[in-house]
Amino acid sequence: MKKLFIAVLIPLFIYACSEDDTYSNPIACENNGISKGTSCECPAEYTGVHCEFFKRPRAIFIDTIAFKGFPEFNGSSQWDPDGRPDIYFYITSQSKHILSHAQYENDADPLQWYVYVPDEPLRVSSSSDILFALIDFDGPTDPGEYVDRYVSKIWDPTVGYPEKFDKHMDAGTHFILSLSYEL
Ligand SMILES: [Ca+2]
Repeated sequence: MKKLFIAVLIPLFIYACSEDDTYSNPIACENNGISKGTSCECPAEYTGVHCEFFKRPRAIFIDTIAFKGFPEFNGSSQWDPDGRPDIYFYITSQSKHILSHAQYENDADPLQWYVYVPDEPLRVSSSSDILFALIDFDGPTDPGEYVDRYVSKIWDPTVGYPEKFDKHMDAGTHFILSLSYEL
């Protein structure tokens, strides 16, 4: 996309120069950037010579978490002797716990949406890999088991600032995070 833009821009520029060398061409600005002669004044969300890139946010905040559709069985077995797993959502990044849900959903139903709203929005990095996981709680001294997991960076510089991070984990759990950004 950027290559195409440059390829189009250069012939225009050469043409303009050859037309009248006494004019200095104002720089072309994208995304509502304002041309200031040889540079662009970019809106807060954009950066680059032509305001052509989304600016990396200083932080991303997870405001809500919703999930549904985790695997009903642990391979060919039940998660627990009494049936369904007791599930909590878990987030970690760079060996740091972002969320280790103190509460868990007892005998969780894979057909139901579960929504969790943290007391404070969860601050996460825009540049590091993040592990999102569902864990079956098996008691306070037991590490529990991964029901499902997904590792990804949360920020995509080609997309910008979507309000939702809507993904499926490795074994199919659908999860949706509501996001906000600090620029
Ligand atoms: Ca359990």
